[in-house]
Amino acid sequence: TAEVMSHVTAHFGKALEECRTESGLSPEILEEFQHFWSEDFEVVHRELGCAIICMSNKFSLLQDDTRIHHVNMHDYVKSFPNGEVLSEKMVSLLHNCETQYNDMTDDCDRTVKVAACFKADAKKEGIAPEVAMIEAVMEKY
Ligand code: BOM
Repeated sequence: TAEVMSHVTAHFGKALEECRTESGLSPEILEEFQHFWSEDFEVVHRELGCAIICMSNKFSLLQDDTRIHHVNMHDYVKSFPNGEVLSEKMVSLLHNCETQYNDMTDDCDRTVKVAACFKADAKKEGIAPEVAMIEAVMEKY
């Protein structure tokens, strides 16, 4: 659900600042991670892909090939309130998006494409959170 996704995003987003320097993601492109879900934010910058890889690695969510680690991603999402209602859906949406861009060899470019696909599909499925929902739970993490 969008409520659960707001918790996952609030927690995951805390890793952004640790990853800014190595990813080259400037605050002009993305000031706060929760804006990822804003209607006005376009998921297009290579630096965002690099940042998502760096952030995911902080929580061991990726395999060596930079594709999602299915078990760890399930466990991560399940660790949030009501997470078990979102974990399978989230892994299947991410995996489906990964398959669409499997031929891209640049990890950062591919990851930003996967992230854009995931944002679009999450909206279609009604599990994309509003930025205000994320801001409401930020203080918990
Ligand atoms: O193959 C690349 C896999 C990584 C893609 C992760 C996309 C995440 C998009 C950003 C939204 C984040 C919301 C919650 C955290 C999920 C890990």
